[in-house]
Amino acid sequence: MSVLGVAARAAWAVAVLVVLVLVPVAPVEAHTRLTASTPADGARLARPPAEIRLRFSEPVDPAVVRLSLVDAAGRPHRLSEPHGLDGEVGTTLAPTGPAGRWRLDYRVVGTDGHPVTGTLFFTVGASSTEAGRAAPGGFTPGAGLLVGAAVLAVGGGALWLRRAASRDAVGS
Ligand SMILES: [Cu+2]
Repeated sequence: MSVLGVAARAAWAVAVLVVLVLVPVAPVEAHTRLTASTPADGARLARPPAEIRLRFSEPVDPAVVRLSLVDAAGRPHRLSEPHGLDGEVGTTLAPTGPAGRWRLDYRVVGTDGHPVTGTLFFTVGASSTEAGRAAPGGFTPGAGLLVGAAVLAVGGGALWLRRAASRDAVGS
């Protein structure tokens, strides 16, 4: 097979790989999703927050918002009745509690009527209780890995093609 033939095959393989890797990352439907939060997922705080705010990609009904916060000792933390405006939901809490990893679970209903649930974690204090962050809510790092793999595939393919092309140039 000629060098160009090999290059074409490689380009095709890279294209197929990119499609396979990237397509599952794209959302199937545009459901409501969390776009930002305070504290942010994975944040490290000196002390427990006095307020938690979640921002969603579209308006959510505050009347059916459910939030549950579990402190680093595994105890549920009391939250105020969620209040909201448009896509933002907030709750207040007593800023006390143990150091370590806290977990917030949320459930909201978007304008399309679909419930949306999720989990985020934040760490209180400079403690070494950095328990693995890989648990339930960790779909974002997975998507990041997929994108990383795609970038590597494209980069590697491009490099390979450039080498093949330069070999071809030398050979002709
Ligand atoms: Cu939906």
